[in-house]
Amino acid sequence: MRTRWLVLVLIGWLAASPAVAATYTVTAVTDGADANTGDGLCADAGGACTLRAAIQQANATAGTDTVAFAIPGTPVIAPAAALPPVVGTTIIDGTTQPGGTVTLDGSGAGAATIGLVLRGPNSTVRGLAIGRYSSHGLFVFAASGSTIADCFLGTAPDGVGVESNGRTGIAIGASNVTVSGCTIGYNGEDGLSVGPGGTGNRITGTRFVSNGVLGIDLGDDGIVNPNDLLDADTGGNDLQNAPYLIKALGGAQIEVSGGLNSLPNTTYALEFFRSPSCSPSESGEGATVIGSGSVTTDSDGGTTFSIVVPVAGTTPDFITVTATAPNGSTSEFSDCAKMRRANAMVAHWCD
Ligand SMILES: [Ca+2]
Ligand SMILES: [Ca+2]
Ligand SMILES: [Ca+2]
Ligand SMILES: [Ca+2]
Repeated sequence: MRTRWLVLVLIGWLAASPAVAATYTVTAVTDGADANTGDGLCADAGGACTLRAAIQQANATAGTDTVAFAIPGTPVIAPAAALPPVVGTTIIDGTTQPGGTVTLDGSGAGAATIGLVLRGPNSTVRGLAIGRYSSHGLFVFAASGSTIADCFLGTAPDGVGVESNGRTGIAIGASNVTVSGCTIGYNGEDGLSVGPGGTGNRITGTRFVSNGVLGIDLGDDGIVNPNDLLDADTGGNDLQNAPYLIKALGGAQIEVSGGLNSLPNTTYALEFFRSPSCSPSESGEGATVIGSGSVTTDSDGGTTFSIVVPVAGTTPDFITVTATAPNGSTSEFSDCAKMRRANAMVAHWCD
């Protein structure tokens, strides 16, 4: 009797306990749907764990699930239609694949299709190259607190090959999202946009190359938002004012001079970039991240800076800067300063 009672208690406990977070490992580049989302297994009708099935099964399972990858051969997944939105907190980790990156190729996914839509808060997408989609590469929608790291939007995993998405590389309609270590290039519209309702979205260590409208577009309005005195305006990333540049002197190192007007008595992180050309918008972009620094505004909200970035500047590149507020809101790119040689006597490549 006693044993039977214990078994009944155990069965009751198992039935009441929340589902344990699971890891679903994608092993095939095919596109089959999960055969039964009630079974806790990632398996299509043929038993293969596809990315589509892994997302469907993770969506049906409580807890923070992980989607990992162990695909034989070249990991290029080309869905035949939009993948389901990721609705719960989920970690999609392409760095688990040998080689470190999994490619999502949207060329067969149809019109107006987004590569991946994140709707689950505090999710992570890492190590994916998302290209050739007709719409955005990645839409971080109602997924505040998420992290996008080491991804390629609009380029191949080598960061060079052009795999443009039709619209924006990463469209953010959420808050407190961190984008780091990514390469975002050749997308038809913006590289990255922050919609009017999202704030605290931090962009760091990320390269922006040859996107169609702006590299970083706060407000998702397609324009370089003018800096306002004391930065009291609101909108996407609080329409954080961008730094302005006065000059950039190259040589054994690069000295960048400029200023920032924003909230008074506040410290802002700066990130410096160099590019072989300036965007037609005259805002950015930033082909290579070259360094970082910080500035603190005075009681009038202003500050100037002259910061030495310890990398050699030996070509007439363009320098740009972003500013990030204490709440994480990163600005659009600054204007471009064409780098000149520090010693004007030997200036052969200026202007
Ligand atoms: Ca299943
Ligand atoms: Ca804008
Ligand atoms: Ca503002
Ligand atoms: Ca502003």
